[in-house]
Amino acid sequence: MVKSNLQSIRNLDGISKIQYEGKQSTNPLAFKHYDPNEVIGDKTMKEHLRFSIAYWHTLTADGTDMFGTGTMQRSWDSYSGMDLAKARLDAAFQLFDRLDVPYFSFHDRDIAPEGDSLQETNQQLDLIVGRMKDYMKDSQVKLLWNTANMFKHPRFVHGAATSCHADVFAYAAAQVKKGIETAKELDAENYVFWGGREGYDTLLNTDMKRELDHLATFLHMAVDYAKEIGYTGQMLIEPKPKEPTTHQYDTDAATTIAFLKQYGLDQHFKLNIEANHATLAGHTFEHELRVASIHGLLGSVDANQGHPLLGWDTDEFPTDLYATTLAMYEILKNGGLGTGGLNFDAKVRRASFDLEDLLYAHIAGMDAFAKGLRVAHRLIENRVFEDVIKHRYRSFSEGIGRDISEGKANFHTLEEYALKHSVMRNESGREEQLKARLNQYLLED
Ligand SMILES: [Mn+2]
Repeated sequence: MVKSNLQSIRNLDGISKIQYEGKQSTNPLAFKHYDPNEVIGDKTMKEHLRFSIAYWHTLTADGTDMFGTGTMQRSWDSYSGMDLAKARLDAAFQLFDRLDVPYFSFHDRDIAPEGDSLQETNQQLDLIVGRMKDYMKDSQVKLLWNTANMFKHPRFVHGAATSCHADVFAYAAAQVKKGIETAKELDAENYVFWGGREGYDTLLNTDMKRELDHLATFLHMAVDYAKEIGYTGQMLIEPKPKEPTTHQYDTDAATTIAFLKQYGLDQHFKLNIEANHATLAGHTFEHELRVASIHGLLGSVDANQGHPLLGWDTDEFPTDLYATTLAMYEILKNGGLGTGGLNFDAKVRRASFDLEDLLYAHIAGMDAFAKGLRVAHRLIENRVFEDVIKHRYRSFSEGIGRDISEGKANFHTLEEYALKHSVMRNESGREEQLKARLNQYLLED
């Protein structure tokens, strides 16, 4: 059904399942590239991409920003409290159905409001989780991951597991304990730790070593509890360099991996890599994916993009085909995402306030990743970059290079060699030619 821009959709009842119509389609409510049943290599697109809808941006957020109040026009606007939570839940599963998305994700406080006590908060959560379980059973939509919101309430002003206040640490532990129980109850394929306020603003009041020790202790307790209750989903940790704190402890993939290894946690955790967090850290999305992948720790992806001109976490829907192609290249080379998926940790712009904007945004993101998957698969199939890279390092496959690779060389043998071969010829890296080839593949597909 095509709606004109003047006739906004008030609810999802009149919208049918979004269909694949191919790249010639002009229907804004159709996929142009995402054909869930198309086989790419050894899997369908749906199996490769494992799309997930993020509850917080899509169902819970109202468009509030630093300067203004909410703008979003939603069919569930007229409700409040637990009625609002129930109305959102109903709308959520309608949306999952219309977009034919196999997964979703949430923070505990997205799905049910905080009560006056932890006990009441947990009761409210239980009520929604119970209903959610029924919706999941009826729809076959699965939970990619859940996590704990330990950044919104004022108690977390100094952090959660890295707070200077032991009572806050204890509260956070209780909240994550409940979160892991929820993950088990809903068969979540992963449980995510994203350290909302785990970081610091100034070293003048911060014992950094102590806070890192506390964070590790916290994560070990989480691993122990999951084992105790038999929750076997993958634990994930999500890097981010800054915002809201000046220095977030899980700055980037490399920092997070060093932390996990330092504290003996790398056997229990993998990384959830977010595109916008990568660029905030001064890296490309594909760099962060590669770092996680070469350590065997690429777990899942928060699919979004930052704005190149804005220095904060804008969480835009991913539409940059270079980024989605190079991301899918890394994901395919990693052998897929295992229990992870492509989770749209992305929000429509504040001015895109109509309900149908949620559909357009997800369609745009799903098409961008589908296109990226197709192009990346062909690049790998044709060994476009693999052969270039293999050729580039060929000097390590023979002679002195092989000795270095095989650990047979030392500074004595290398000095002896260098004294005889002090004139050498380097070859061009051909960066521009390779980018042109990438363009060719993007345009041809
Ligand atoms: Mn973000």
